[in-house]
Amino acid sequence: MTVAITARTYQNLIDGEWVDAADGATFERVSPAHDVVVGRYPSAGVVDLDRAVAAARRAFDEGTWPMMPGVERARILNRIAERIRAEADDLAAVEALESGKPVSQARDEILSSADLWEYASTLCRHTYGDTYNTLGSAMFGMVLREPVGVVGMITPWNFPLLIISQKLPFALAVGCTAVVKPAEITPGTTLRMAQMAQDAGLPAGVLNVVTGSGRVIGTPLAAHPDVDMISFTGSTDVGRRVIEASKSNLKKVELELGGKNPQIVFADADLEAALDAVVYGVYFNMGECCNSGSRLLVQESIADEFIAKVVERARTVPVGDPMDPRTKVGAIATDEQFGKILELVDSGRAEGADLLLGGGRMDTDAGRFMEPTIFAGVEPTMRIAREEIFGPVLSVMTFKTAADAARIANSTTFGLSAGVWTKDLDTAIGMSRAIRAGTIWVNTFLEGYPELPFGGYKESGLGREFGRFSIDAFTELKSVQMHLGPRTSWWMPRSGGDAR
Ligand code: TXE
Repeated sequence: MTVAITARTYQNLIDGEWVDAADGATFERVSPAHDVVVGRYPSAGVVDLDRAVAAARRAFDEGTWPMMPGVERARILNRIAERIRAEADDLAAVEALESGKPVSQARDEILSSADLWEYASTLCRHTYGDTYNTLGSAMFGMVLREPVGVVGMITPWNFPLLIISQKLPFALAVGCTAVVKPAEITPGTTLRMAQMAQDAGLPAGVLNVVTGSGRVIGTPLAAHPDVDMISFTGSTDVGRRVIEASKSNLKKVELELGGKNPQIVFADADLEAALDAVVYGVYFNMGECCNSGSRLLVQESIADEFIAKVVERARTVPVGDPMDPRTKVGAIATDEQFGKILELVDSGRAEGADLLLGGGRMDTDAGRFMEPTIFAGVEPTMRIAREEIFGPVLSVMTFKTAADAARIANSTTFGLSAGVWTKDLDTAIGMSRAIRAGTIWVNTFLEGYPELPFGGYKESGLGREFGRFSIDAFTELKSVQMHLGPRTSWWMPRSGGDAR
């Protein structure tokens, strides 16, 4: 693979200024596909974090943003969306080089990110409270919906710009200010987006971005007494730590965590469509996807034939250089992540599952690439059926009845999403009701719309993102009770002698 790649150097955005870390420390990112340095970023410490939080606090408590007319906030959000769209090619290149994902896929994600900013801009003008005219002639009740305040956002590396765009524009739309900590291996597009936000007229301090380690600045951000809410996407383990840290001031917490999502294929389904979606669902983004369709549950009567076709199709998936527009599966993000995948593959072998395809590292001159992998004969109790592998590994199980399928689907601690493939309406609706997960796709997989809530049941998360549900997430409600006319005294008897 010969790609001319140059390293880009970035700074952090704190209070409207582009700055290095206070102690000058930096860190680098090496492209996981090419083994070449692609970015240098400030390694922020607690001093930098405190400055960022103080700036966001000031911008919220004293700044113009929370009370700016929605129409003006909307214009700024739309300008950011326009810039993201205009620079989609370059942003996609940054994202592909840092994360290892195919550049063509990265470009689609950048455009989807712009769409999220555009959608969120409409909420600037559609965030409102309520009134109660039913409380008696002496009382008028108002419910004010107010921004929650300073929001800390911690994001992962698998969809860098897309995931921050699931949070930030919605928080900004309702008048919050933010401190963002992107994943240490993929901060580039978040910093570029912050530059676009500044250019679009976002006031200083409303958005602050600090780059560095989760342990060094992520935990202190979650614990910070001046932060009102934390919105986190990442692993379930770190999600638990975020909750623990957030207890310091009982801040509001919203979490998007892992998944072990089943695709359930019934014998009556459009099997060609299901086949395509099963292969796409598990290998998309190298399987490094919270919504990855990492479990296939296939009805026994069609199992042998369908599984054989999945294996045949998976063999043809183009794995390779993320910068090649034909590539569908790029590099695994880190050696650590690769180690986790291989360890789980070994556990699958050891627990007696049948390895039908792949299972190992590909032999390449540079980078870290994993063979598309399929295990059949998987039991729901095996680790590869229960744990999030976050790699291109499919665990195949079979079922007899819809009730069996629902039981197996619900047999993990996760509950993020599921795919149901059937032409029967009763089966489709019955399964949609029976599966405990935040998203059910019927005869499709991995679609997303900003209008529809996104989030997890069980250990897949807490709260929902998107749409009007984001407004709920990033706002507080305040009851204002307005008394009209003379008020009844607490202790003075009324003229009628009523001393209630
Ligand atoms: O995630 P982490 P990692 C899962 C997936 C993957 C595993 C590990 O199974 O194999 O997590 O990936 C920040 N306090 N998902 O280690 O650590 C970190 O800097 C506060 C699923 O990369 O959860 C980064 O910004 N913050 C997931 C963010 O948390 C901390 C996406 C996510 O990193 C922290 C990613 C701490 N103590 C991984 N430690 C999904 N739901 O899509 C780290 N961070």
